[in-house]
Amino acid sequence: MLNATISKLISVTDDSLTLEWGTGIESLFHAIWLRDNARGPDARHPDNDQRLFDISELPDDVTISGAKLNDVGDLNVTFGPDGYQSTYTAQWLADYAYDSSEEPAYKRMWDTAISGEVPKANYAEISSDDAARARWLRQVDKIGFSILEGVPCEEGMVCKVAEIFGFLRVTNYGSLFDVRSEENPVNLAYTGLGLNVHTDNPYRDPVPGLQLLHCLEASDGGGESILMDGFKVAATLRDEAPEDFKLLCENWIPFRYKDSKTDLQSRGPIIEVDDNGRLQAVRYNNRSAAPFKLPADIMPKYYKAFRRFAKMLHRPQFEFGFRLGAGDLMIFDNRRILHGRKGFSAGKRHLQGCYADKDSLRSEMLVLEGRANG
Ligand code: NM2
Ligand code: OGA
Ligand code: ZN
Repeated sequence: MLNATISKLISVTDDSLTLEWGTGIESLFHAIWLRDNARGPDARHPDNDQRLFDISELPDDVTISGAKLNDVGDLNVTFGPDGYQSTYTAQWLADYAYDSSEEPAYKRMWDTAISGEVPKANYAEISSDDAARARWLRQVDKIGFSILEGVPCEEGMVCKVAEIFGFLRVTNYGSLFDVRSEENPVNLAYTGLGLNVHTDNPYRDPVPGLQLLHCLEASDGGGESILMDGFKVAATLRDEAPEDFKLLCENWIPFRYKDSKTDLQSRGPIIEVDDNGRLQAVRYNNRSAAPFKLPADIMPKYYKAFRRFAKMLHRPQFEFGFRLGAGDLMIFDNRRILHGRKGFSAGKRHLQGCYADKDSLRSEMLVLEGRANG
């Protein structure tokens, strides 16, 4: 965040103004942006801060006709053509400045070295202490996962944990699903087979944002877990083979899950970036990728890129391997972190899982952090 002291107004024109912060950094604000974001009770509802007008109601030719810093260092702007006035606190402008070169704090990417500093939390602590709960949610937001220890080995606890911060995402697998070796399994997850690292449910739209897996009974042979930072692997691909990275971003592939009661089909890119080119999501699941449908001149290139990425997902350098013990619960960002497991012999091993949405996790984290910071 920018230091919220405005040292001076550098220039004011009809279209924009530029101010300098105490740090020497400059920020430019356009007239139309300031007018659209007018503060005060005629522009925003005092109880909920929601905007009371629509952009179409503003004059076509909004200008800045005057601007000055008031005695507490906030910015007062008078607009043309109607003489409308609004005052913006320095803190508000610092929070929303869009023209400074400061990079927003971003996710922390990781590789196998994370095993030396595993993000962990304790169930009793996060249940009773707001600050501990905020730290736990921040781990999931920033690192992409956390291992919660000391979760009572009782059925349904995984849903209770999700409900600490948000809402369950109910799917065809139920609000809660049992992961154990079954007869007539509808999904390879319900066998003793090893599972390649993958993201869950790429055949769903939208893809569930979070997955929680709670171990009620650990296996006595095999079944170890693997987590991998899909953003780290994708960023490495971007460095090592930028053309392949681009192919995986720009071409969408189909995914499908089908059983007697369900036929889920969706398409998406293996690597998704946002409008700033920042990594946004990874979709990878060798079990449910459907036959690719791509232009003939792209198909061979695409397969080359796809295979390169798939091989990277087997590099030990990216793997965090561990054993989920009874009472441990892993929560991870299913649009970023890939997960897998080693095969295990039939019999003992019982996890319960559920999905949840990421927006409510982030919301709860921000509310708790806001409370902690006054
Ligand atoms: N289960 C565990 O996305 C997948 O098909 C992976 C999901 C069955 C809910 C398994
Ligand atoms: C799953 C899955 C991992 C495990 O259920 O989606 O990947 O450890 N399970 O059984
Ligand atoms: Zn899975």
